[in-house]
Amino acid sequence: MNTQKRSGVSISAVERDTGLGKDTLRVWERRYGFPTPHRDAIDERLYPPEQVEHLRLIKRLMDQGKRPGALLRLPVAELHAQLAQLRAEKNQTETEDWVLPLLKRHDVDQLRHELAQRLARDGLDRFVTETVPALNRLIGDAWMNGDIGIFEEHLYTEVVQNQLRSLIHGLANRGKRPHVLLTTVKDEEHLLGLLMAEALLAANGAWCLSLGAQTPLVDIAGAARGTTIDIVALSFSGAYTWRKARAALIELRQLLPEHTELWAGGEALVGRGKTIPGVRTLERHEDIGPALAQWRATHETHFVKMDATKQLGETLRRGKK
Ligand code: B12
Repeated sequence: MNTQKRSGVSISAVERDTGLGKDTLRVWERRYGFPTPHRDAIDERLYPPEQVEHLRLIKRLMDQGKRPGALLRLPVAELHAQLAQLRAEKNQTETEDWVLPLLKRHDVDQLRHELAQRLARDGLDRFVTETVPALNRLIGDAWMNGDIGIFEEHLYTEVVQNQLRSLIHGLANRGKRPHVLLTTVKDEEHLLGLLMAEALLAANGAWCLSLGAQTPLVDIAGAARGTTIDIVALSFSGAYTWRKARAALIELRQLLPEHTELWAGGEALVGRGKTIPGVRTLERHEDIGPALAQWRATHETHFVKMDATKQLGETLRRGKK
């Protein structure tokens, strides 16, 4: 064994950084001969930075529907070429090229203005299900290619987050059912998927309570227990692994009251074709409307009865005056 001191990162760091699970990394190493990590003094895998970058490219192409078997045989230059081609194809249909120049100029006012204009023109539904996802892809790719820095990515996120929040604020639903608690779990910093879901839930008449990012599982359960929360909704981005998301969902399901539904969405869960008992996976934001309608249909009698009781109470109170 070569125990010479070498630089590199652990398998956990690679998992976190690329979104590829540890098991996948080990299987690829055995089956395809890549990656080829070094070993440290205690025989743990150490991945050099250029291999982490290579793996990130592979994962990016997998997210676009390419098969890992074929990708693993290609040199880095060819992977870059494939990504560039996919981007060019997408840009023919997406006209979001305006966003990068604005970000590079740090022109926040104009960025806000462009977004507000699109929202007014296209309406909330289209803005959330088409415009923002297209922009997210563009920003994510630009960051990966080094076209923009992390600072510009943060700038973009802040502007979009503020816009979504003010949208949600304007849609306050005065306690209408269902009551939905939204958050992400530990290590999931991405908030946009959650905010997009909240905007659509609120637009469809649900009352939402957001705890922001990274709430410990026991606290999510604590916030749902003994309150009127009907649904807990979580978001897992592509940076989160399926294995970790699944484990968190299974644990949370056990902690939540039985009548509280658990909904989850985001890239980490998309296209798995696997279900998690007691969890409703929503592949796209477009699935929110139908899922809400279904929830209301199953709970209708209960809440119609509750509303009728409330009305009766009010009539009696008025009668007494
Ligand atoms: C902004 C951003 C950040 C910001 C987040 C700030 C914030 N407060 O949100 C910062 C800079 C912190 C960041 C950090 C990282 N990021 Co980032 N980030 C993004 C970016 C540009 C958009 C953000 C986002 O929230 N996306 C997540 C949601 C909106 O998209 P989605 O998962 O595809 O979900 C879709 C649906 O499934 C659905 N959905 C999502 N949630 C829900 C929930 C419900 C209930 C429903 C119904 C539907 C639904 O909505 C989306 C529709 O478009 C994306 C690019 C992209 N294409 O999304 C990268 C991206 C997600 N990040 C990525 C990476 C790698 C990272 C880091 C690991 C980088 C690093 N080395 O540090 C870290 C991880 C941090 C962490 N521990 O979570 C990768 C993930 C790729 C992968 N497959 O592994 C992406 C795709 C960028 C890229 N092109 O490589 N990031």
